[in-house]
Amino acid sequence: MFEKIKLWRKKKSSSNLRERIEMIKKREIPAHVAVIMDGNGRWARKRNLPRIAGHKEGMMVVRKISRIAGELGIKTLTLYAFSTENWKRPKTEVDFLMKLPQDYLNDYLPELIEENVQVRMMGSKQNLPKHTLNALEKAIQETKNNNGLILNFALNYGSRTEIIEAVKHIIRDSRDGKIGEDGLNEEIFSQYLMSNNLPDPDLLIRTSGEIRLSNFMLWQLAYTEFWFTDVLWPDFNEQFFLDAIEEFQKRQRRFGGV
Ligand code: V07
Repeated sequence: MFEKIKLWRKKKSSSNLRERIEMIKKREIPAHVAVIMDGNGRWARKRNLPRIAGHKEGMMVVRKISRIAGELGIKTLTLYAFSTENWKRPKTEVDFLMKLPQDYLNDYLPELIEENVQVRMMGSKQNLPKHTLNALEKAIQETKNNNGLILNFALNYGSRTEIIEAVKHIIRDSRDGKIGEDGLNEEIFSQYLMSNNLPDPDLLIRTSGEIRLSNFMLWQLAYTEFWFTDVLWPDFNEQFFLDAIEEFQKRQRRFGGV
């Protein structure tokens, strides 16, 4: 009997989700959503588990959220998976994190291909272990012609470094006569960043109650709507994601237009 109730609940909540998605799709969908997936360590500590258990649970949420983003018709989902500052963590934790891309892709690359997702990476390839890079490059290669959701992983990414690298590149191009002082503007500068070819995010989500940017897409977030929640990333789900999208749509209705 109890099993029957559980099944009914599950069916009901998934039909609620369908209805919510249909309502949301009638209004403006953000083209690019960026997410700072914070709170995995805290989630684990609360349960007396090692931090890596939080990261593993967080990985399952990545699947949930990328699938619903695709369903909503969001064009790009950028996920902050590993920052350049994260190297300072204990070696065992870093080693574990560096295995997650291949774990994820082993399990879900066929599904990503099936769902027409294009995998991309934004960040420095330097310092990444060979096994991490190989898995990523295989996924990027095998999904490069897909034209559904762009699933963009920020990995070994830091925005100040990104900006410095862009400036260095511009100095080199200037020396080579490819660009001059008059040729530089916001649009051209954007093309030197790691997010080139992507529009700026329309919406930034950060979980776990921290209200800061932590060196994430400083240039690109200039006009972005921010949405923060106390929910820890491993507890995040489709319903919370829809809360964020609905709030975005309310703000658009209030302030969009003239
Ligand atoms: C990572 C799980 C999510 C919470 C935040 C930190 C831990 C998925 C990936 C991933 C990356 C590239 C790719 C496929 C999957 C990942 C890292 C950490 C480093 F092509 N989750 N996840 N990568 N976490």
